[in-house]
Amino acid sequence: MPSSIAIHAAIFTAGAVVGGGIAAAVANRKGRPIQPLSVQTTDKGNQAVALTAPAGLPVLKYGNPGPIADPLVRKAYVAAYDRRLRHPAWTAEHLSLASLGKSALSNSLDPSESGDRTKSSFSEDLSIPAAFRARLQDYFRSGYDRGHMVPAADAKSSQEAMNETFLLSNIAPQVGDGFNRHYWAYLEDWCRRLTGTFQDVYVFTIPLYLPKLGPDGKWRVIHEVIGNPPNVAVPTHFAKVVLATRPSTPSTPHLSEVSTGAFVLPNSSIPDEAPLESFVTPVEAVERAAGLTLFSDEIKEAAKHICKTTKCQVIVRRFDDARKNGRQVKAITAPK
Ligand SMILES: *[C@@H]1O[C@H](CO)[C@@H](O)[C@H](O)[C@H]1NC(C)=O
Ligand SMILES: CC(=O)N[C@H]1CO[C@H](CO)[C@@H](O)[C@@H]1O
Repeated sequence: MPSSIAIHAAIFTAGAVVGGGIAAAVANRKGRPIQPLSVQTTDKGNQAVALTAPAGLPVLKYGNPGPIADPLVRKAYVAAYDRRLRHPAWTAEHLSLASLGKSALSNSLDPSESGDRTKSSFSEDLSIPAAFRARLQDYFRSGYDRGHMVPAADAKSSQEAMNETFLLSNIAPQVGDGFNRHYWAYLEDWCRRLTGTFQDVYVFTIPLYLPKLGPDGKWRVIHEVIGNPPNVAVPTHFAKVVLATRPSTPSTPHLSEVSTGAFVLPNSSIPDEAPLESFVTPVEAVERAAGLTLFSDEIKEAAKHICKTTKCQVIVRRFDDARKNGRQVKAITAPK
């Protein structure tokens, strides 16, 4: 191996775009309008930046171990894949009325209305090296759903866009009943409905591993790993972090009002009655737990909490039950 070998370092163009690349003029007062957000587009393709190890690092003469966060730049989303856990480290989407189309506002979670999803099927992501890839057989009979991080219903713009949400690099193991098929789906629906109130909605989805306090007073992270041999880690929690913008006033359409909010849900069955506000968590807490920087300090200072600028309330829809019992849709209001 030549000593001057190019090392592929854990850097890529796309990842920095949505989180770090949000450029905004600074406002220092809470809730004050700030300049429009500009997010660089990521249509440059799916290319990792290969860095040459700086000269004079003889320790890395024979190789740089990484880590590598595989850049996943897709039609409807951008994500980073975690090779150790074998699910996304995070996914990011930009939702708007235009990106979703009208069907998004029909408030329907009925899979039959997401017509094209029947033409998609789960598949392994061949762009991930085999040793680090999540496999279909890992999920088979694991007892967990293959939970979309970027929901299929957010990617209706084309069949290709939807297909990309079915790659296992966009999937993490989720409890099915009461979570993936219910409360988590209500939360995804709430994110889509934000486009009725806000011009632009940015959604980050982040699997988390949170420590739990044991009877001996020590904190431990305990999680399952599915597959045989064990391969894909099962997160203890999932976070949705949203940033939504709209013109601050009709007369100042160039100034954006920015709202943010983070919701952390346990990977377990959640009762329909649970108020969405009960899952509100500071964005900083999600960042610390995930080791990620989602928003700049400027955004954090300028943003209002989204539960103050719109209703933090999910719409409960139980299709399976509804079909059986003809049950009506009911809305759960957060207690004040
Ligand atoms: C989408 O996926 C299905 C099944 O996995 C495949 O048959 C179809 O060709 C794909 N369509 C596109 C546009 O990639
Ligand atoms: C399947 C699984 O590990 N579920 C866990 C999800 O996270 C909550 C909170 O830590 C646990 O209580 C569940 O057991």
